[in-house]
Amino acid sequence: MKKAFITGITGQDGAYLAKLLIEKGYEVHGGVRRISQPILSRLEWLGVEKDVHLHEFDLAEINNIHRVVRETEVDEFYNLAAQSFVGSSWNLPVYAGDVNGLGVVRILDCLRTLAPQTRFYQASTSEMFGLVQEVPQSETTRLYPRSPYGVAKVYGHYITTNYRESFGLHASSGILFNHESPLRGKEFVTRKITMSLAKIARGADAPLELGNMDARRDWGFAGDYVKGMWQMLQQEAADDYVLATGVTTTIRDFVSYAAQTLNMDLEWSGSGIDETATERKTGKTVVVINEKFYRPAEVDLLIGDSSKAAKKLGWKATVEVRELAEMMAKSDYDAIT
Ligand code: NAP
Ligand code: G4F
Repeated sequence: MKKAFITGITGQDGAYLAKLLIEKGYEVHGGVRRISQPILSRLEWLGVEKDVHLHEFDLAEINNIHRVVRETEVDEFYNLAAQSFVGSSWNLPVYAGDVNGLGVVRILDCLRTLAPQTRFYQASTSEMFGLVQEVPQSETTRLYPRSPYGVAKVYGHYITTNYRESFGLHASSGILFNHESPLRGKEFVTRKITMSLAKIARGADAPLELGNMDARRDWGFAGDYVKGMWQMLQQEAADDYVLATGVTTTIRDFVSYAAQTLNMDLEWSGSGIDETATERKTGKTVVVINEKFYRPAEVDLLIGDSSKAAKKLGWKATVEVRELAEMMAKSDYDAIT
């Protein structure tokens, strides 16, 4: 039986990956932060909370990384933990650097000294492309991060390559474009949209407040992306891969797709901070803009080229963006009784 350790097992990707590995017959270990009440809701939603071995863990602390590497002796180590919300990283720039950047080298160095045969996956991100230097973005596109989160992830990305080249570790980075699901954190824009619209469809009056409606993202389904992570660690040689759908969509269009699922027909008017969306049947204002959701520096356009992953891993996104919006909006609507 193979063994794996997942940092960030309580997060969206951690939960989907845990389920996938359990289905494949792995013994799954995961790191959880000591907080007053551990949140296992995603693992519970997927029905796997009793099948995982949980360890107290924080990426900011080298000693517990050392301990879990020594005690668990896993075949595969997936580093999915991060301060993952870009918007907060301007308020927590040092913490983002510590956890998302230095946290990676803490793990790599423990693996180098204690478990050099363990295969390593690093959760790199399309946010590293930031002010994009090429369209679409691939493994060879020059990086230009636009947030403390993105800058820290660039360090994590390059230190993974460096440990692979310096010490021969089987260390791979997945440069993953945005991926979502009904388990997506509530502060990320897709889930914020589907939760708010579901409440409005159930009778709530408060409109959905958003920031930049013109940003474009390449959105896929998290379930597909964790499969790609696992496939990367099954290759003979470690490498870096982009995972993306190759389709880009504005925030505005994602709102419209989710609204359609909930039988809401939106009419858009105005622009910039005066933009609004009104529901045609009821005349209700459904979307307004609030400047507080604008970012100090924006990533305007993400669209990925995952042809390398398609060719070498046989990986492909199976859920297109309208289907994703529908899946999330339905799930949020059904959760409200
Ligand atoms: P998520 O749902 O926000 O999960 C983040 C996880 O990291 C949670 O389990 C969280 O624990 C844990 N964590 C945060 N700070 C930690 C610390 N100091 N020590 C240990 N654990 C810590 O994020 P996700 O969407 O699953 O993303 C997984 C990874 O992929 C992240 O590294 C993210 O940056 C990266 N990524 C995500 C996407 C995407 O679109 N989802 C795209 C590219 C890359 P708590 O439950 O205790 O908060
Ligand atoms: O959903 P978001 O917060 O995701 P963002 O910033 O793209 O980051 C996510 O994807 C990255 C991969 O590219 C990951 F590395 C990262 O961990 C995370 O999973 O925002 C998406 C876009 C932004 O352009 C933002 O300005 O939506 C825009 N937006 C407009 N109004 C909003 C809002 N974002 C949020 N969160 N909330 C709003 O009200």
